[in-house]
Amino acid sequence: MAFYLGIDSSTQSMKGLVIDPAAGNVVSSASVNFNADLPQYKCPDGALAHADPLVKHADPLMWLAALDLLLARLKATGVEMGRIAAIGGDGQQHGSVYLNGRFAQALSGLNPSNSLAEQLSGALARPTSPIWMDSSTSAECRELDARFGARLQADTGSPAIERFTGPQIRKYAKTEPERYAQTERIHLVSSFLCSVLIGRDAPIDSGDGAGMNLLNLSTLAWDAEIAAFTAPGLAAKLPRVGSGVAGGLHAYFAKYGLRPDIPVAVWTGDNPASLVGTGAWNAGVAVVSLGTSDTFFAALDAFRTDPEGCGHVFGNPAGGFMSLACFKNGSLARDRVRQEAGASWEFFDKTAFELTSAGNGGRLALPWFVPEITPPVLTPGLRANFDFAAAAPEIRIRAAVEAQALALRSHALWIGSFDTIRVTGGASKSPGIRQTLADVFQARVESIAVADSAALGGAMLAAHADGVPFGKMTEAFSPVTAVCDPRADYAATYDRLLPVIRELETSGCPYAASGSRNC
Ligand code: XUL
Repeated sequence: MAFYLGIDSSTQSMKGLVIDPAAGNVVSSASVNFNADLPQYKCPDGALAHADPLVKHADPLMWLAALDLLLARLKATGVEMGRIAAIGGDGQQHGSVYLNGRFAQALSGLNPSNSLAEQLSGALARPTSPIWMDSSTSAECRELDARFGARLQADTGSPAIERFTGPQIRKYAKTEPERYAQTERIHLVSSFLCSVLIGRDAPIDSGDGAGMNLLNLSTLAWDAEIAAFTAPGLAAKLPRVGSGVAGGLHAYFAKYGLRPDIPVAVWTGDNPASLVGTGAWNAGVAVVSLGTSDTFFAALDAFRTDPEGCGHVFGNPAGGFMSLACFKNGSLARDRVRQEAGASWEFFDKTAFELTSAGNGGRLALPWFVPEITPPVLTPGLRANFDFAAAAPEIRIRAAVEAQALALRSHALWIGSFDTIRVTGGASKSPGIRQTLADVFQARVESIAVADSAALGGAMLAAHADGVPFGKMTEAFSPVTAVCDPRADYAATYDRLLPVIRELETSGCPYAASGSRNC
């Protein structure tokens, strides 16, 4: 029977997963780690070094090199590449790629004798791509706020947000007007890679497009007025909005054993793909994804925005909308707390929680080592309500994990309350983190079989575009494999700590006074 390939182009790696829906199996997988496998692109944690800590760009050629390497590795696993009947995928959200007038021809003329990076380097109008970790567009956000006020959030699902693509494009047009003028096409990471696969411009879907401050969610079309204000002539530089099949696979990829012309589904963002992969595409179950970013998301029963302005509404690839709250200090922050405590992962994930008790005596530490997104805080720095440096490793670890879980709960209140939370991403394997989430949310925490839920979502979107129903695939690929039940005894402890986390967040928050966003 037919196989389907899903590709997840995330911040620090690219992963591929091949599924066989008829048999209910994952038949193969491969991955490329940008740091270990592509060090020549100098993006160790997914971004290039920059003197300004608010600026975070990546080299888009690295994503092309990763795509070539990933497909070569997948082929080397021995999987029958010729049985792949469709390809889907996703990218880290908000990141943008700037292409010049040579892009269309370079894409259609891709030659299998040369690499993608070699053939497309001349088509870049801008050598680097701002990614979701960038927080350098506050001035542009304030300009958008001043021009559109509450309409921006009401129509696009989010107020102006630093990492969103619209403010990023506005900054680029203002600071590099000549390059901007030479830019004929602006893609998201997702639609850029999808374009490469089909050898021509691919659409942007409403899941990823909603992360741009440009997509009108009532019409599911680019908002002409917002686009015109964001940057001159922007509407003409954006690809169309679409879903379903983007086009047929370019013959370039036959060198990996893939059949030319198989359908390539329109790519989406990593979080919308993960909503599909975790089986949470129907309203009722929330997802906590613990990766480079920590995110909380759920399918929305009806369009509803965050009254505090920190959360977002994106398109749900399975139809309707999804909500999302995103935290920048995720796995890299946990790793830093661990390293500074001199602890092993075994200690971090388990022992620290055995040596301490839930609530940690009220000690909390927000590990904001880089500027935070939720709430938006541009000045990084660990925020603790106790002498963090002097505390024992296990106290520090619990303080950071509980603070992250409380912040997730506090900023997800607008989304709803959930009896069940599904966890995904690398840190979701940690028993200490899973129990903390169960206790803080007083919800049953479920783990599912496939860890790479975004790549799985991409594969499911490919199969869906080829006629396979989502429901059947969720049953086969997203069964619950472990459950962590909440301990009711700790409900009151965490209820008491909820306002404490807000106090810790607001101390020194730059937006607290402006009123534009309620930190
Ligand atoms: C979501 C967000 C991140 C990126 C990277 O809004 O910025 O989760 O998608 O994973």
